Amino acid sequence: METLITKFRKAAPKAALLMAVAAGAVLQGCSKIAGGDGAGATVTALSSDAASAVYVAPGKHDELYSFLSGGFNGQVSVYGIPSGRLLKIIPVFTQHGENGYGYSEESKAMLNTSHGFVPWDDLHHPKLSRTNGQTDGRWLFVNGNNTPRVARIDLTTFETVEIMEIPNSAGNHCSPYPTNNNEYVIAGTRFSVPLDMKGGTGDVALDKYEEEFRGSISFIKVDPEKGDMDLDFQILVPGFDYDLANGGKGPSEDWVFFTTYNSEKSGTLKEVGASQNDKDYLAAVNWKLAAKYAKEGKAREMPANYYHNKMDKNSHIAKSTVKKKVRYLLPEECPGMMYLLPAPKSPHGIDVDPTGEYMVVSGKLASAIPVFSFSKMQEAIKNKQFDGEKNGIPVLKYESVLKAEVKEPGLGPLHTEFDGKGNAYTSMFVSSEVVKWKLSDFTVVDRMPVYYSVGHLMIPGGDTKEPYGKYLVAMNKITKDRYLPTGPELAHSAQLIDISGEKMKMLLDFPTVAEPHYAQAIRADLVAPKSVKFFKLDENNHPHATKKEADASVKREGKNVVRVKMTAIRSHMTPDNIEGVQVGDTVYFHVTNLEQDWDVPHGFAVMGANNAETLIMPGATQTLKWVPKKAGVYPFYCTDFCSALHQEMQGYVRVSPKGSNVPITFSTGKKKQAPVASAK
Ligand code: K7E
Ligand code: CUA
Repeated sequence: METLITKFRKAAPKAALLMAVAAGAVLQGCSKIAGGDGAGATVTALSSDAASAVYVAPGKHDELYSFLSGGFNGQVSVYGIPSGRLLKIIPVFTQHGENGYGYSEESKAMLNTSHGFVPWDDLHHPKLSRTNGQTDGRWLFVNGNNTPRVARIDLTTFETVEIMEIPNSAGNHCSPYPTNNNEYVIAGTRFSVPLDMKGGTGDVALDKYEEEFRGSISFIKVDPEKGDMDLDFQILVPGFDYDLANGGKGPSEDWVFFTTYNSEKSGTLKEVGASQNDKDYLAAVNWKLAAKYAKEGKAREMPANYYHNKMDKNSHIAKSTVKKKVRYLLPEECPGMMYLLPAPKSPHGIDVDPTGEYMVVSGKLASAIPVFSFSKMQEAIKNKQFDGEKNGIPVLKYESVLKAEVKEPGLGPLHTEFDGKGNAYTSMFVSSEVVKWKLSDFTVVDRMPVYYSVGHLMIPGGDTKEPYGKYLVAMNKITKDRYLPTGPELAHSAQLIDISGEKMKMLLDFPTVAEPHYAQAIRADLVAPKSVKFFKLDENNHPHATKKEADASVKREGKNVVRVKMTAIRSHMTPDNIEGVQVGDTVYFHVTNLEQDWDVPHGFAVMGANNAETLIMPGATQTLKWVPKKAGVYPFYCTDFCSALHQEMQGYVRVSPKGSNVPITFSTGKKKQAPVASAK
């Protein structure tokens, strides 16, 4: 098959190619505004029926929660659909000054890795937990690309509660994919690397790529009740690049599928080196069989070194555990576990339709979209319709597994979602459009221009057995002229499209927080009723919690540590006058929020702290660490406007020179308490 890139190659030298692709993306979008077939969409967006379709009246709630990845921002942002209103930012792999995540003593350990404290990552794929192949609104799993990690967000609190580092991985991109009952969350590496055998990536010459570099697919077990993750085993796979994955459903629910590129195993100049073969592969892995092999003793063990960080529910303290081993399977030793399906070169997205029969592979450089058939794949395996093998993994014949090709869909297909009504929607990066096609006869039935260069699409439940086929969100890479200019960098852009009818209708543009790659959405009534309003004070088992004002204290421990156990309630902190701290002391402010009411956090900040504030939820305790460097009087205050007397919610710490004889005292109100004897 002649692919897009070979067409371009014939016409243009390589340098010109990239420019042509980039310019084409923008020009295409613009020409449509100027009067191409997209003009109608622009008008629709301004029309009153589009406005009323997204209008959520003041005080009313949205129909759906959507969770957009923050890309290189390392967080997840929560938007209401259809309004496009931003509801929350959930920090995952980043420090977040707004609430002290990653700064407070309690949360810092969430960002521990085998490389030390890593307060940033590149987050691409949010995936909701599932029950019987349907999103259940319990947890959201997300990947960290750069320092390979998988995180879990609890949707009762909208907080990151667990982060698992992935060994033998680099560029954890085809990740995380929950199976239909969260038996496993599956994560594949994008970059192949030398194995982590010695507890640190091996020191291997780069020209040894072919022999020494391998990929890995990790199988993380999920506790069905608590959601806790545990890396059960890995499959070590050939040294390709693994791009995206998706799980089967229905007849294919035991399987997970991965797109691969660089089957050439090129270690350099991949834009050329990884584009030599006309076909790369779709890797099909039977995860149930893999789990069985692992259980029945086929797994070997190798040394590893990776962190598992968990937030305790009652103390709100994160703890890190270092894991030193990982089990692994080799496909060549596990017959029936893995097959390779040839796919047009360098494919990106792989998406499985709601019936579980079709695997749609979006080859960004291909001129058609191949649709593979799961039942044909089963037949081909049975009849051994192989085209040789690669690293001991049977390669199936292309024709034996291909159902159809969607012809002339557009340029640069990336990702596909489904509406549950027999239609598929594929994003076209280069021609900047969403293309709707029918699963019955694989013909294109509608096109909608999007602005510009669309990446993922998201239909609520569009990757599950039963999509909620009313809306589609297109997440675009380039914004250009869509919003008021804000200097060289513009907000990324999402667009909401009505897909309830035959023709797509553009409803809304909304800016996003950093770069959304993928997103998930779920009906609000599956999440909202379970939302926690406050934490119960009597369940708070933080070792430095202060449950009533009378228990507030300031104590010196040893030479240089001062522990302040403080309470906060509208509208004062106890104590609010502290003396006896010395320059160079390490002061821990353990602040307990005594409120037992919804939406009354108190914030705590002290002048000069090399830190963020900490924002304490009702019933919880959070700790701000502070090392004063100069003698003086330092105000502290509540940062969150919590009552009419919020501005009065403040206090002072006196810091004396090192070695001074000012005793530790603390008070609230007039009466000065007697000095407290130093604890040891
Ligand atoms: Cu942006 Cu899913 Cu990382 Cu495609 S990926 S766009
Ligand atoms: Cu507490 Cu403002």
